[in-house]
Amino acid sequence: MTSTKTQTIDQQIISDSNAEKIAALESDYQALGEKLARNDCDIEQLTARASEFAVALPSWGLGTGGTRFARFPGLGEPRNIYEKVADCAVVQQLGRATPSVSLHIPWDTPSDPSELLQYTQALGLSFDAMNSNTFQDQQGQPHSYKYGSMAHSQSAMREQAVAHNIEVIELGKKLGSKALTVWVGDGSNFPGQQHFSKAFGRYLDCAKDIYTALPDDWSMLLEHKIFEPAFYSTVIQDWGSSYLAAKETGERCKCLVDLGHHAPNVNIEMIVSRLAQFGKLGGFHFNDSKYGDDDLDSGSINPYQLFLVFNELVDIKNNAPEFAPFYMLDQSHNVTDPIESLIYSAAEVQRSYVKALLVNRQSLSGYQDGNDAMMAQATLKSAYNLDVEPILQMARLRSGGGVDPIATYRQSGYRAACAEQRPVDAGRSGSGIV
Ligand SMILES: [Mn+2]
Repeated sequence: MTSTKTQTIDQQIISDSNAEKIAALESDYQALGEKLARNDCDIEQLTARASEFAVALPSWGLGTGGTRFARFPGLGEPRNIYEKVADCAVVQQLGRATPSVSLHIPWDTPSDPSELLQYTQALGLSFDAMNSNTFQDQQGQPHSYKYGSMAHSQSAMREQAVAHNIEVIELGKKLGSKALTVWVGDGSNFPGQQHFSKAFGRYLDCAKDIYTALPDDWSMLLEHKIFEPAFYSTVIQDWGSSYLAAKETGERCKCLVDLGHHAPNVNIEMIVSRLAQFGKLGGFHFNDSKYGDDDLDSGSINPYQLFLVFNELVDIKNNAPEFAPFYMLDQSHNVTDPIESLIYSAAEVQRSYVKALLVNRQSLSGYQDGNDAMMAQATLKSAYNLDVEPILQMARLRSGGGVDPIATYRQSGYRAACAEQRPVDAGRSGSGIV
């Protein structure tokens, strides 16, 4: 290990910061509890559910992202996977909703997987889904992905892409992961450039080859994306293509929904329902967008949409207790401290979940059956409009996190300490977001 071991935040700093806020929190919590009790809702049960909620952190989200125009790095950014995991531990220490890390290979390939696992577990974290990368060329790689990977017209590139995905599975087994997420940049920039069905067929063949290496207790998650880097067509363009591919590939192959990978105004919550109804909803990448695949912070633009997605997820789980999709934040932090964005975004996702738990489903079902559109939408809105902040704060307080985690993070001086311990490497470049 070449990194300077970064310490997490002194727990005493968190306790001192919380102490100033406990009286106000207890008062708010009691008032909310009384309000909820009038609707036969137990605040303690909601707080327990909030505490159990978890969303994985993307290893590449700890550094400043960037656009294709520029990247403006911040101070003390992590320089390797150990420092990324250390920052993840701080996000979890304060926010208490992010106990796992999702690795991107080869950006974060460890030289010694068992050492990385030990280090990560010592910080109280585990590894979530593994992400492969066949959308850019790596140093020393014999074949280029310029014209695609799993759907490439030439077999050498396809074989290389399959071999890489199998390597990622093998690494994930050593790290305790249980899923492989596959996103490819394959597609075309011009009409006529690519034969649609031949390309999709080649992708399916590769997906099946990868699936043969999937352990019995793993899931394979296919992520679709409407455009970029290919701008005319992408091979796994939409949820329909994703569903067909997952169905063809195998039972443990499922679809992953990235909230930014749809056409504007698409009804994502209905896609969620459709995929789940047929047993093919496997995971989520949370982010938000205004125009396209903006990778903005979760809940920052359209929190109602995020709530409506969770309204479906809660409904699905109520009817199928075994439903356990993989959740991950997938955002690009261009103008904020990534640690702050990840803490805040995880809380926004958690908030949507808690609000979705508040939906009176019996009433909603009655209004749906009776075609009472006004009261059906009002039932959703009454849950959405309730301020559940005291529940989130209490869940964090009870598990040792920060009542106001961003304020506590700023008081801790963690970023300034990182800036001293992590001098900027000359020539270090940014990593992208998928
Ligand atoms: Mn994604």
